[in-house]
Amino acid sequence: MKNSNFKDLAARFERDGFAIAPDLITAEECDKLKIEARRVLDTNGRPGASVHLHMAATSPLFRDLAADARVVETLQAVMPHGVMFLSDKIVYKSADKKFATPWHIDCFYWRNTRPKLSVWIPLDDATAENGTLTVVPGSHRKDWQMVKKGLANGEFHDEISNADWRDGDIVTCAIKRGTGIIFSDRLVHGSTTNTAGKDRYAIISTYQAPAADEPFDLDFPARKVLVA
Ligand SMILES: O=C(O)CCC(=O)C(=O)O
Repeated sequence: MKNSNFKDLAARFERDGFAIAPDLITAEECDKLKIEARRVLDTNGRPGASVHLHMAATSPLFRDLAADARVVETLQAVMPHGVMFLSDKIVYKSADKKFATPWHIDCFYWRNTRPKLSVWIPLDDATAENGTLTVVPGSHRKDWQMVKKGLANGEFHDEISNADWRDGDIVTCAIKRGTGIIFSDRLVHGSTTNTAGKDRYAIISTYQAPAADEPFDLDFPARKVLVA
């Protein structure tokens, strides 16, 4: 990417809380990663699971992706204090895993730790019909509250209690496989229902500025400082 493109990406990230970085990895690499993701899910995943953590801790291919120069160079545009990889996860949707990921902000996954951002890379072309990422631009500037909400099946999930955005504020990110969406851990995001019944594998990798380990970090064995 050219210098001016990095500046533009940083400006969009600052303004919107996310930025799309086209063609981070190739279609061929997506094919290989998808086969590897399936292998890891089949070998190590909970039966029927659609989310699997710690890909980089078990798979050399995903470990290389987390530290890939194209990804890290792009991240440097928005991470002036260095780049540390923390963790990653595969989120998989298909004909029988249609679920829409509910609106949320990631910093509630890691309360009271330093700020983080994530890169969402679909390994299949991602569209509104197969469950692509949805975002609310600018929502990273607001103070959101999460509450536990009871579901019909007796389980609980976290929900944003002061949601005030409208349908027109939502951006549905239709992107080609291999393109990355870099987003703040304060950005409201979710994903659409997979009505197409087509595969939608995505890898989400999370990064933060390098610093001494916080207790939270210790749960992530593949964490690594990539740019000091
Ligand atoms: O890929 C998706 O459906 C979004 C997943 C997500 O936002 C998350 O797991 O935090």
